[in-house]
Amino acid sequence: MQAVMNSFRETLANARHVLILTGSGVSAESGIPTFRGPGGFWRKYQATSLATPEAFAANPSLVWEFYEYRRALVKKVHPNEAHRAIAEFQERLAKKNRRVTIVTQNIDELHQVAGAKNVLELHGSLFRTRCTKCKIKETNHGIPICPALAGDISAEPNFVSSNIPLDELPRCSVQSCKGLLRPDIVWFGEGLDSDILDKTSEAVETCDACLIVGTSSIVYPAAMFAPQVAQRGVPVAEFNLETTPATREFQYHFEGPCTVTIPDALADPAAAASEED
Ligand code: BJW
Ligand code: ZN
Repeated sequence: MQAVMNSFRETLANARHVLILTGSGVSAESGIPTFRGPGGFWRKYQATSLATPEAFAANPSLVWEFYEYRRALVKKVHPNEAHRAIAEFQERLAKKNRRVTIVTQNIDELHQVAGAKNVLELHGSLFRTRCTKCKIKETNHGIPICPALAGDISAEPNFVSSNIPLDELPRCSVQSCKGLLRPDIVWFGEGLDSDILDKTSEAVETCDACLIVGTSSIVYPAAMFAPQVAQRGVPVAEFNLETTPATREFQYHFEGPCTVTIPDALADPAAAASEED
């Protein structure tokens, strides 16, 4: 295992542009549940079933309760060793005129809190809203986002929706609009932001090493980026607790918690050498 890790580190040492793709597994050890598997439920609902435009149209109160619960949770947790190692790696390479592009499926902003720059958020952010009427996007870190969503929101399986009236849910700050706000998040069946997709494609086409961290690689289009890099003959390393449907397409697979494997892979070779002196 260590010989394989050394081989991947050698690849990184020679790379000019590294692409790092992350999924919910990178935040799992910070205390944010992943989507699939035992933690993927909120109340009696599969989390992914609430992340749809249909769920929001049917019950906007329930979907806002789900997102407010997660906004409050994320505000209580901290980036972990994997987030920090990724941010430090990006900063270290930038000083040498080398580039690290971070593309995440996560909506928790923990990469940015750890210090990462220019993070491409494929699926949006918990801390942005979009007006359903005038479409304006706004940053919003307020907890609660509106008075009706104040207090501890229960995740208990038998808890029923508070059925907050529409006019008490988050509303647009533009006086002449006052439309219903929704989280600025890409739900199933919705298209991804074209500017973010263009920037991601550019990184997929030009990187000379790639890491894919903590994702089940089953949600498209995110699931196709690392295989596309591998198809160009570029080394790709997967970091996960288990194998995924994409594992066999990659040159490297490092199994284990990413708070251990990522700091190991991205450690500064110069610091390691000076420790040996
Ligand atoms: C650890 C760890 C540790 C844990 N260390 N590892 C082509 C083919 C088939 C279907 C489609 C297709 N193109 C589009 C679709 C439809 C759909 C889709 O992909 N469906 C699949 C389920 C099949 N895609 C879309 O609808 C996308 N839109 C789109 O493509 O528009 C055009 C279009 C539409 C329809 C048809 C065709 C074209 C939009 C996708 C939006 C995804 N949104 C969500 C919700 C975001 C908001 C929210 O959070 O509420 O994004 S769904 C959810 O899944 C979330 C995640 O970002 C995403 C990925 O999940 P992730 O991060 O991989 O989490 P998990 O739980 O699956 O995996 C965690 C992994 O971590 C596991 O492997 C663990 O082992 C590992 N792990 N702890 C290391 N400590
Ligand atoms: Zn508006």
